[in-house]
Amino acid sequence: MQWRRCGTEGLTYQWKKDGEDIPGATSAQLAFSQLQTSQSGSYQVVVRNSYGSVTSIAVNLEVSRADQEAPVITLIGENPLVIYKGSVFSDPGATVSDNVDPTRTITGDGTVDTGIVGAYTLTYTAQDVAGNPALPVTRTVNVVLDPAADEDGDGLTNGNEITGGTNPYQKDSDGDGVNDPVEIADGTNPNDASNYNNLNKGLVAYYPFNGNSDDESGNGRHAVNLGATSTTDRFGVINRAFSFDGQSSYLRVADAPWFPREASEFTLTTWLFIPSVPADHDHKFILTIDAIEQW
Ligand SMILES: [Ca+2]
Ligand SMILES: [Ca+2]
Ligand SMILES: [Ca+2]
Ligand SMILES: [Ca+2]
Repeated sequence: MQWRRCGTEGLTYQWKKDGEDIPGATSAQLAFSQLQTSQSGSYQVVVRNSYGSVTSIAVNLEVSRADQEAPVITLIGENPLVIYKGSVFSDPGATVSDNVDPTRTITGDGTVDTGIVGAYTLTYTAQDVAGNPALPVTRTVNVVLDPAADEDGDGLTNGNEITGGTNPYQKDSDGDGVNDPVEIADGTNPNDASNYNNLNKGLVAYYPFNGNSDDESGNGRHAVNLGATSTTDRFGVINRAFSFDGQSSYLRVADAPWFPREASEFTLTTWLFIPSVPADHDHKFILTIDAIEQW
């Protein structure tokens, strides 16, 4: 904009926008370098000399963007997205398409902690080159327990606990002193603290020899088989017992500070079949601790 003067020297100028002085705009010309939409408005200049002042007519300036269309964000993949606890999360991202700019891919803002079960939110934002913001889009990421994993280590998978109605975060859902898998095996109610098999209260380990030497008490104290062979039990069921050679074969549970030893009282029950009476020099015990305590 320019004031076309046709008078004498000694003039001063003050440009105004919407009636307000524009700081520093005090020359005969008002120049704009990079026009912004915020510079739209009504412009005037006040010209003064020693005799007085005159205000120009108002000139309206309207600055508009060539591109006024906002880009659009489209999520890639599912929303909500379900992933398992302990897995690695990779944001599937979103595409941004625009009437002017090329389509591009973006990732969301926010964090997903796959170590903690919960619902997480990712927010996707974008703008085009002209500065038009897209409507933000969010994705919910639900971190859930892996049905095949065993969160509480009681020997029941998370999937089985959820479908069976026991607590996947607690070995002993009802707190009656008998772990969930033992209650299920006993046929007692794992969600009723008044219902349990008293003999199994305080059970520290249970090896039913179901084709393996696993502890099925829910405590995860599995034994390592060192030379015993799986065999048929007293009911004729195959792979439901172990046969020991009486010399070197045994099952071993390493590092068992949980075992009630020395002054403690405990009960050890087992079914034994002894095919021949051991000679005096053969081992005649069922359980030993560090080969010192023997029963
Ligand atoms: Ca479990
Ligand atoms: Ca449980
Ligand atoms: Ca219980
Ligand atoms: Ca119970």
